[in-house]
Amino acid sequence: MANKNKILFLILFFITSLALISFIFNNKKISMLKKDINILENNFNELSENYDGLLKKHNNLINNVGIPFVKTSKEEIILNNQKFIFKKFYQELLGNPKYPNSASSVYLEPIGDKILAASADGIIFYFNKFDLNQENFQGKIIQSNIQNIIKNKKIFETNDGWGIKGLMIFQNKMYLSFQEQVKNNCYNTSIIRSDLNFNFLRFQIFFSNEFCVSNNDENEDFEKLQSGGKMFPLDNENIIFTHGEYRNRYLAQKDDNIFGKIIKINIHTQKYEILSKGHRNSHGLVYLNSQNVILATEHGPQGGDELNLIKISNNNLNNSNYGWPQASYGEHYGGKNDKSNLKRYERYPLLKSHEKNGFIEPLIYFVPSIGINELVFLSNDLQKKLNSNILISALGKTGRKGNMGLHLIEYSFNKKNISYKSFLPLKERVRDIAILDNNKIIMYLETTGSIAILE
Ligand SMILES: [Ca+2]
Repeated sequence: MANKNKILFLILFFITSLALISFIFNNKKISMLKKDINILENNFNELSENYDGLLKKHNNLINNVGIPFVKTSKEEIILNNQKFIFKKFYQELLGNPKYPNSASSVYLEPIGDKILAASADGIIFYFNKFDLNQENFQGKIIQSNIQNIIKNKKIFETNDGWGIKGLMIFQNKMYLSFQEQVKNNCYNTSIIRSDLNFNFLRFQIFFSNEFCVSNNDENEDFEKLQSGGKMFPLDNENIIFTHGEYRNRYLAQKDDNIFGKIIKINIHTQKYEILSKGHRNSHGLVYLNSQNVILATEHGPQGGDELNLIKISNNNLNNSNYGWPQASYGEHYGGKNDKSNLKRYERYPLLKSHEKNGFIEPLIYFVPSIGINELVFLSNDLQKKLNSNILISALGKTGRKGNMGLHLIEYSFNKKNISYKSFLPLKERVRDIAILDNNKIIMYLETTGSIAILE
């Protein structure tokens, strides 16, 4: 008996000691871990402070010094058999591009001797056109209230497609379009405007429709990149504006909303009228007074980029249907062999003729896509020199034919025929183009974050 008790006692003693040792050991471990966590927390706080400090310094630098551009290249190039000088000016302070693999995105708009610029994340600056004759120059910042006016803060902070979508100067006012969060998780493309002033821009909301789409609707896709947002003057009272369908494709065919449409907005009353429907995502837009027509580019899905001609005089929506998402020369991403597209093709067949299905054919389309983007109608001088009247910029990816460069096209309004003229590869996504002094082309190359000029 006694022996048994002794053994029992020994076992109990052993277990208790083990528990005690493990308790002490674990406690030590926990306190060591706590110490580590404390150190990490301190490090993190220090890093955050450093980051905030650096961000502040970065913003102060931009605000005080401006954006320094440095000439990085000058070369002779041939465009449609004509010699041009091509110069590039690089900067590295701008960030938050609209496309993750780019450095920064900027829109350019010449006015008088100045060139106004707005970055995708809302930094507004200007420089003089004569600066482009120098080796380097400063983009001068214009302060504004933009951060207080725009509710969608992702515009200022992200590089995944949220951003300023268009810049227009019209009747001494600056207009900016962007994806606004109209309600909780509900978005559309809205416009703000300010009197033009080179010291401070006081923006107000100009156009913000109540119709919006959710970014978490299980039944629909959502793509913020498909926002449209290009603006162009129409007449003294009105502007035209492209609104994308945000990959809520069916909306482009419905008349009760502005998604997938080109609309006309009265600048005094903000009342709008739909001019054409059945568009996917248009980032290039001009109105030609002499012909009373609109030219608009349109990003297709996988293939099916389009250049469209829209007659204003029609003014009848049944005669102004450009087909999307019923007709398109492109395919849903992944194509017909991708089983996840089965339902998409049932809903949106992407028929291979517009005309036979009651829609208006594009003037020209591109398969594969070229990343069709900005569009300018060339000045008389450039038309003569280049034997073309339409210049289109291409975004897209490295190594794909027709991507990252400039396309020249001639459209004859009399003969109603189009001829594709030439492609100038630039190995960079061309975000924006504008004509300067009737004989030069300026552009923003977003892959490196450079302003370039062809002269
Ligand atoms: Ca179409």
